[in-house]
Amino acid sequence: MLNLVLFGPPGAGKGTQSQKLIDKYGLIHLSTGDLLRGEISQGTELGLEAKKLMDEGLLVPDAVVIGMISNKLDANKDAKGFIFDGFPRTVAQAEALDTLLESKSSAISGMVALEVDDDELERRLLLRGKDSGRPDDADPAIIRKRIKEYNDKTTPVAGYYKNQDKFTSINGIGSIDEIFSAIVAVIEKY
Ligand code: B4P
Repeated sequence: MLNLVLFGPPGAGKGTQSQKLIDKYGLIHLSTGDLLRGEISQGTELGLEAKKLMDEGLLVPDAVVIGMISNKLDANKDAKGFIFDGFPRTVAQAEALDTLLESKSSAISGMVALEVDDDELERRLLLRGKDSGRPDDADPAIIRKRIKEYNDKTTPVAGYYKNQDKFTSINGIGSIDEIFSAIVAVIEKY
């Protein structure tokens, strides 16, 4: 079973690359950002709570996203594997994911981190904001807050996978196809 964590700051290309990896490997895509936006568009209580935090560029509580991922793992028992996109974003989420997978006699195969500098992230997200209508992509101050949340709370997750010898970092600047080839080269070694 291939279970890949795609890691990187907001705008690094996780969602973009996930789509290509799904096509190649037939994996189930689990994006906590997409799941949360789904809750928001359905107007659920969870979505209303999450929206306040997401619009501010803040992370939503661990228990909320862990619960969503647990439900999705249960709903896809026969999957060939999963791409975790935007999850785990804290060490507590990473620990919870290991426990969830262990209970299904499975494990993370590896983490691939996309390295992109802050100026390029801001440029990409503002560009996407023109079409996406996402409130968190529209305002440079909110984008910078998302990058700060990432630096404060999410970068330690890389250390968690380094300790397990499951971490690889690649350059996230270049054409989408070049970056995809670099990710595939890592996966083929698992
Ligand atoms: P996400 O939905 O995960 O949003 P993201 O990090 O901004 O998106 P992503 O990184 O996938 O975008 P991509 O680079 O592909 O999270 C949104 C919010 O949800 C968070 O701020 C938080 O509030 C909440 N949340 C989600 N998960 C959570 C969790 N686990 N715990 C707590 N809170 C959570 O694309 C960016 C742009 O770059 C696109 O326009 C794309 O076309 C472009 N791009 C991609 N690759 C490129 C390349 N090589 N060159 C040029 N442009 C490129």
